[in-house]
Amino acid sequence: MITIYSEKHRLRDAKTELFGGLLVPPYESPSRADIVLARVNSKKLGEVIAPREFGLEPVLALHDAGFVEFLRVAWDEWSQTEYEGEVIPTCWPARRMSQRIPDFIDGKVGYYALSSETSISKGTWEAAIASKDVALTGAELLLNGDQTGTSLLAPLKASGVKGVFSLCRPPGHHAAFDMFGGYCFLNNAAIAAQWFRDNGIERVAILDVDFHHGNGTQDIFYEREEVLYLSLHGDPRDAFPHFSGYSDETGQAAGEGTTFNCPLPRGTQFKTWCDKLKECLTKIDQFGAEVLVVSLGVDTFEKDPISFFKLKSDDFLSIGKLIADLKRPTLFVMEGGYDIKELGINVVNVLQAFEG
Ligand code: Q9C
Ligand code: ZN
Repeated sequence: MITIYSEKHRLRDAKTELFGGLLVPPYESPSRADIVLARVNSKKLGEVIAPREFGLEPVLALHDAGFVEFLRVAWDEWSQTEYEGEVIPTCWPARRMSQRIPDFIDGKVGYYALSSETSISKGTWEAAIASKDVALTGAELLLNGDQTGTSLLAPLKASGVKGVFSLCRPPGHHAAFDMFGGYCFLNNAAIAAQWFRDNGIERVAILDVDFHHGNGTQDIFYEREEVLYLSLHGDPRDAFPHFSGYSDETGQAAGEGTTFNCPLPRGTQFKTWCDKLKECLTKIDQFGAEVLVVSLGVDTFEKDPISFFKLKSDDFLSIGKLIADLKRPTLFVMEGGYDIKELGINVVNVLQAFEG
């Protein structure tokens, strides 16, 4: 399997995350991509290639233009104040307050933030742009093949078991139409899914196996019938993002029925999780998805420091195998996973089992 990877992920290296009332070193750190890449290489998963640049058009296809511009200038505007730390929101347009966009950066960051753990730091914008290019390059490779002109999609359709791995960092699935947070800025998986739609693919499914609900992806496609969003995640009554991911959120308007949420309780083991995964896979099959995007978070791991499921390293092999059984061309987009020690093992387990 080919991996798409950009060194520019290093530009996202915030000093602070607001966690438990303290400013701590972020869980979402450059070492995450390093450990995954090291495992990709040591297990000889396949070639590792750099992304090409797609510009802002595919971003503006589904993110708000004002939001994207805010992300671009946020660090510079913050740097021009007397503030000494990183960009952290402290004030929101909460219930019954005005939803106008303020002028001063303090107000703007509150307007565009969905949570406060994620500091915007110097280089965050550049890394987020590279990350969405990693996703888009993977999508393009899956659809059009490599430079030799060989389409990967044709053999994929025949064999049903071809995939591409976009080693995105920072992650994306919490990034909504006009909000950042949960370590995410631009929604890489959603941008790739939309790119497939804009390049002749009728029906796309996004399967989100990250521990957290992908509120951003759900938000972006909530009223859309051609993109099916399915997620298995920690029950929002107990887990971030807390205000999205309930089972009665099923889509709206034309998108009614094309969102499927499986919230699961503390301590969930693989058996329970896997039964829900199989339900999701059946729905993807029935939907007639031509391409599958997997939001691949492995923070479901039993030793993950910020999550509460109990999956073991070998369980990730089963996940890869079950996804392969769908026989759909599959783009794996890296999301969360914070047990640095075993992160690479768990991610590559999914990918290698997918390849069989
Ligand atoms: N007490 C992703 O996995 N904070 N984002 C959790 C726990 C935010 C996770 C607080 C977690 C965001 C991509
Ligand atoms: Zn997560």
